[in-house]
Amino acid sequence: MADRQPSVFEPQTDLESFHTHLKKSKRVLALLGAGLSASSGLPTFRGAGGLWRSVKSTDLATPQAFARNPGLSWQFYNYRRHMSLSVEPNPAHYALAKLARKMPGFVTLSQNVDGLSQRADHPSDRLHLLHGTLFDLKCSDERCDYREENYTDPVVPALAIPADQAQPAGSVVDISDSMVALPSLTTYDLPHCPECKRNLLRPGVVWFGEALPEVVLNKAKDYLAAPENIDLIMVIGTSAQVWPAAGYIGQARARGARVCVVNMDSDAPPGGWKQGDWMFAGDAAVLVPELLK
Ligand code: BV8
Repeated sequence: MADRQPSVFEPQTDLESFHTHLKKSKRVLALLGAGLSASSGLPTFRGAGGLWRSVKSTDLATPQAFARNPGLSWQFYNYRRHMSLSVEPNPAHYALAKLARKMPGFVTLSQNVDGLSQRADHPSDRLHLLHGTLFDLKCSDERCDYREENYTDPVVPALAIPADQAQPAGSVVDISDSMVALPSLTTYDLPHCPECKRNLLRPGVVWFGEALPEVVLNKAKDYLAAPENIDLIMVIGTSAQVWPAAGYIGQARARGARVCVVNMDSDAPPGGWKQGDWMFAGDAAVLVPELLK
């Protein structure tokens, strides 16, 4: 997480106090980030091996980038679809799905677009995708409401990743290189909307500058507004730098939640540590199953 102001409190780090609290908890939120999928072999966004480290890929997660160069944008997203399909959910994805089946008051807010929580059979009614998913396609014209679930890899033949470009899962790769390597694409090569037939299809993710899905915002709002307090929010594998997603930590606190951070680094969440927080530093794939045992 980004450097935060020094905290007055230091977080607890013992499993026992966490397990005691979790056992008594009825309403628990999880806020998930790319660190949850790191051990599955997917690069995070802002860490050392991060996907956004090359300016090009940061620029690509915007509507302007798609309008400017849909071919490059589709190469970026097709590559991430390919990477996500070539890895497996890890024990943390399965542990969270198991808790969701066991605890009716457990809700997951995921920033991840990689589809791994879904493939771990996380109950879909309590898995809210704040930033959409790589495996939804929708018409790039907002006036057309076409959307489809799509796992085709490559998404169109012209985007097939040359064998020498396909990196083994988990490798840190500057994917902008692979995007340059593919022949220049024309819009005829790219997926088109079968409904309005005029426009390109785009990835069903939330780009920077775009509003989060209304239905997801409302589900989160209703959960936070319910009369009963929230007992805990688990903040797993996120730098908490993207808003409004990061704001759910403070909103949960305001409803009584204690915060449990699971992260490779031990930075405090936005607003610093508060009394009763926990910090478990390490790999989410190892720690989360322990915590949810
Ligand atoms: C919007 C999809 C308004 C695309 C993504 C305040 C309020 C509202 C908005 C803003 C605001 N301030 C600024 C904004 C604008 C912007 C924003 O937040 N900018 C940031 C960069 C400052 N927000 C927006 O634009 C949002 N839209 O607010 O719209 C609006 C309202 C009405 C009408 C119109 C507009 C939209 C944001 C969504 C952007 N889309 N993704 C794509 O993926 O291509 S964001 C992207 O970042 C991913 O979704 C990702 O999930 C997300 C967050 O990153 P993290 O998951 O945290 O990943 P990161 O690499 O950063 O961190 C990984 C962490 O894991 C690290 O801490 C690391 O230490 C740890 N880790 C690593 N390995 C492990 C580990 N932990 C455990 N185990 C390990 N093994």
